[in-house]
Order: sequence, then C-alpha cells, then structure tokens
Amino acid sequence: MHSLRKTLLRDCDVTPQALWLQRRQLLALAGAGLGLPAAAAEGENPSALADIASYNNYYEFSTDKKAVKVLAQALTLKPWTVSVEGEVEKPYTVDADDLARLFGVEERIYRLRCVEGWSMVVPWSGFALSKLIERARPTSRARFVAFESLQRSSEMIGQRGGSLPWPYREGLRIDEAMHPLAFAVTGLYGQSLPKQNGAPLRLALPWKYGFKSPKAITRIRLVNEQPPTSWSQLSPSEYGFYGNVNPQVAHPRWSQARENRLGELQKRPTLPFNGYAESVAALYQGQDPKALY
Ligand SMILES: Nc1nc2c(c(=O)[nH]1)N[C@H]1C(S)=C(S)[C@@H](COP(=O)(O)O)O[C@H]1N2
Ligand SMILES: [Mo]
Repeated sequence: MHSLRKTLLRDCDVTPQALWLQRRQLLALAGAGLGLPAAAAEGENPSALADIASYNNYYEFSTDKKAVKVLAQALTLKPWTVSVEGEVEKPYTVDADDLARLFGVEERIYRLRCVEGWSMVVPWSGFALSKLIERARPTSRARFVAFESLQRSSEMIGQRGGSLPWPYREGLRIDEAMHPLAFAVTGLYGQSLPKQNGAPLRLALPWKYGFKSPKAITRIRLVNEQPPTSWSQLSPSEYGFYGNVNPQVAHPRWSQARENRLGELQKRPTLPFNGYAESVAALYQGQDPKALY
C-alpha cells in the first residue's frame, strides 16, 4: 500500500489527465482491469491531454490545427439534438444530454491515425455506435449510414469559407457502423469531450483514417445507397469512401508507410488497419483495398 500512495497524485496535481491516470492505477491495483476490447491500444501510453486537445483537424473552425482550440470555444453546445432517421422503423431524436443515460458510458483507448501522417493514442469515453443505430430499428433497405455534422456558420467561422463542402458529411457501410469497434464518443480522459475534439458527439473508428470520424454530429441517416462525403466530394482521388488505414496505399501527396506519433521523434511503421486487422479485416474480404482505398 505504501508504493500505491507514492504513485498516486496529490490534490494539487489534479487535472483531467492526472485524475484519469490515478483512476487507472487504482483499477489496475484492484485487479479490476479496464474491460477494454482486445484490439484496444492497451500497453501503449495515451498521448498527453494537452496534445490531444490542442492539435486538431476541424475545418469548420480553421485549417490551422493549432488555431482550432481557441476558435472552437465559440460553439454553443446546448441545446443539441441528434436525430436517427431514414430507412428505419422507429426514427428518433435524442438530446445530447440523454446519451449517457440511454446508452451508458465505457472507455476505449484507441490509436488515431490521420491521413496526413501523424497519430496519437486517445482514451475516449462513450458507447458502441451500434446502440445508437439499433434503437431506431434499421429496415432491410438500410445498407449505409450517413452522418451529418452541425452547420452553423455564425459560430463555426471556417464554414464562411470553402475549405470543404458544408455541412461535413461522412458515411459508413452498415456492417462497419455496427462493428463493435465503431465508437460514439462523448468524452476524453474521463471528462466531457472538449469542443475542439468534437463535442458533444463524434465518432472514433480506429481502423480508418481520422477524417472518417466526424465531429459535432447532428444527424444520422440510414440509407440504401452509398452516401456522398465531404472529403471525397472535395478530392475524390485523395479521399476514398472507405479510408481504411493501409501502409501500402500511398496518398497522392504522402506515403502512408510510416507515421509520426505525437510527442515522439522517430517515425514508426504504420500497420494495416492501424493495427486492428484482426478485428476488422473480415469486413473487407474479397474487396480491392485500392478501390475507394
Ligand atoms: N466535423 C468535422 N469532423 C472531423 C474533421 C473536421 O474537419 N470536421 N476532421 C477530421 C480529421 S481529418 C481528423 S484527423 C480528426 C481529428 O480529430 P481530433 O482533433 O480529435 O484529433 O477529426 C475528423 N473529424
Ligand atoms: Mo485527418
């Protein structure tokens, strides 16, 4: 017990990151484990909260990753509703404040790999995306899921320009969206999600490049045809519909063979499906990884 006391943090150190580390040490000591799925980035050190929350791609605010943190504070989070609609038996709308009560909260430590060649390890909290979708009872015609992020140029000043077609749209095949790794995120480091990371609701799809994980989601639509997405509309040759991490398929402007983990000096090799192949490769059996990459 003495060594435990020493490693625990004092009140004066309390930040979300410190609290999270402390809770994790207690859980490990209690032998409770973290209940993480096998494919979680267990054993890898989570990136610093300061890095995760200040180096952000969020074009609604700016294309300058370091400017987003400040600009995103202009976003009003209440009221916020998310609708689930389209090819479903029971369309519904939920207030973001009710998500935890309806779907619970668990933690997932996932690697995040941006198509630009940097990566980090993030302790997200939230719930399986499948729960949000199942509640609406998709019909047999539901083959894809289309996500729409908030459009509000009064607060999102990047939307006054044309860096991307607005609103930010993304999409998944339904089997991808229902996969147990597909995660609906409401928190970071055990606290509520910072605005710059996509509050109040974003996705984390750890086997795909980061652009496939929309922030500030307001509308989820089950559809029959593959939906258009903002990035592939902007530049179809650079951003495919699937966006699966693949070190062997180069982006036209960047090799994807290696990546720069935030806070590290040496690059590390990028793994197929970002290291989650064991869990997700079966989704793509027989599919050409270069088609829509
Ligand atoms: N709505 C919205 N979602 C978005 C983006 C964006 O510009 N707008 N950028 C994407 C990209 S390219 C990445 S790498 C991740 C970055 O997430 P992070 O800032 O939490 O690291 O968010 C993704 N989700
Ligand atoms: Mo990205």
